[in-house]
Amino acid sequence: MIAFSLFVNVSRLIRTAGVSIPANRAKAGAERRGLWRRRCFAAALSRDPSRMARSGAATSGLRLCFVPLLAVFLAVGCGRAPDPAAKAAPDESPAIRVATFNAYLNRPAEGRLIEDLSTPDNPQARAVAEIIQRAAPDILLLQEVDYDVEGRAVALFQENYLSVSQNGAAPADYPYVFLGATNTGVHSGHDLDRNGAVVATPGAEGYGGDAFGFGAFPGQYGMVLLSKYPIDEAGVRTFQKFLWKDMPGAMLPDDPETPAQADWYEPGALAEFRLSSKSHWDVPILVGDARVHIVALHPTPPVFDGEEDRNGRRNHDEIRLASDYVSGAGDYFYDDKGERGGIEAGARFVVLGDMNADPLDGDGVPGAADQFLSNPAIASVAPESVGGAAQAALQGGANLSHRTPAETDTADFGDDIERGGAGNLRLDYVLPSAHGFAIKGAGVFWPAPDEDGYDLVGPGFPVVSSDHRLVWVDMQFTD
Ligand SMILES: [Ca+2]
Ligand SMILES: [Ca+2]
Ligand SMILES: [Ca+2]
Ligand SMILES: [Ca+2]
Repeated sequence: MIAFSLFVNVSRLIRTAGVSIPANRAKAGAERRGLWRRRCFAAALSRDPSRMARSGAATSGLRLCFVPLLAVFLAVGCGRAPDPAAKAAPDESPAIRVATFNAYLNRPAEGRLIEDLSTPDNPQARAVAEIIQRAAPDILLLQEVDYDVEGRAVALFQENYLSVSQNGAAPADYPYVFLGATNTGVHSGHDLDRNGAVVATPGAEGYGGDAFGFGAFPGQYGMVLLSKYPIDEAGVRTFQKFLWKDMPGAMLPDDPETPAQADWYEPGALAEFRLSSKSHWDVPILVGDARVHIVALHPTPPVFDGEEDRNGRRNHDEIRLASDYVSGAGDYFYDDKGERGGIEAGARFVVLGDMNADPLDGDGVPGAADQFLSNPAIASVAPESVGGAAQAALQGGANLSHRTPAETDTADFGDDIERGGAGNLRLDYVLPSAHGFAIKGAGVFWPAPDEDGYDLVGPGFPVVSSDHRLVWVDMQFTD
């Protein structure tokens, strides 16, 4: 059944890309996919047994097929995790699958994640790893992975989980890793949540609210980028320390009790207030002769605040920083090395992350997500799943009044409105540059209850793998 859901995803994607496919043709395609699978399987065996062994029958099907739309159908119809790298014929440009996944590998205390990952037996980490193995991205941003300076947690996750076949899925090998410091749990020295106390002891009540980004200890909820392709380390830029006050027209929060404007944070705190709640990264990756800039971020949730909406406003401006950066809007950027300027002109990029912003639902500042979605520098892609739509209908509650199509949801939150449940939201995005890529496929890893892999996501609670879903986009390089 997963093959069918991928088929639906891609057919919708193609419609949104402006190419119409008659419904009856799409249906016929679905009915014939079994036949196609057999044909592709035979072709794979006869043409390229090594690739067949590596990635499954899906990988070679496209070599037979020169009509692009047919090629897409074959790719999704011939197996669970089509390998986009195999889609390109020898004289074609390379193709990559890029994914983002808030993997929920955060723990309540420092060192706990390393403990959990020290054996191959943690059920949640195994489920997370199986999702990654099934989706098989080439480049993957993980969020909510507790950061440690030596990268032990990430190394253990690779060694004990990703490198080990989970339930028969092929191991996932990422030789290139970018790991950077995060603002979460880093003490600010200021009473940022204005509860009357500056809490400086990690783990203590109120510590997270006074940190530069919410976290019970330094590094909680970190990010890591995994890649099958080399990283241009010298070209990496980070914006962990960019100050909110240095963004022109910043949406700084206001204390509604005072006549002065934008004065929620006292001047001493604002002078040191970092905009990024984790960090903003620009990590160039080398795919053959081409460079792809991965722009990674994980804006703060727009909740856990008051009338001043300090977190909603920060979320909006964290998104704005990345959106301005990739589109060359403004010249206010400076990175942690003190170098100024936005992304290099004409660069091919993919913005990745849990943006904590649904296009139409949830508690974000209206238009926050739209900064990306209506940015002409960014391609229009709306990955879908069958499971997202199924769970919204099954779970009801807040989902019943949502306006964003449920098949594009990527997070499964509480749905009880009376208990403050926001319902399921579209928060996680893979956003390729409008130039430099042809979009070949996309999806959200969210199997429906009757689909293979459903046990990896479950009905919402208890959380099996994560409260977010992996989102992927296949893109082929163009000039
Ligand atoms: Ca405080
Ligand atoms: Ca005020
Ligand atoms: Ca839910
Ligand atoms: Ca929704």
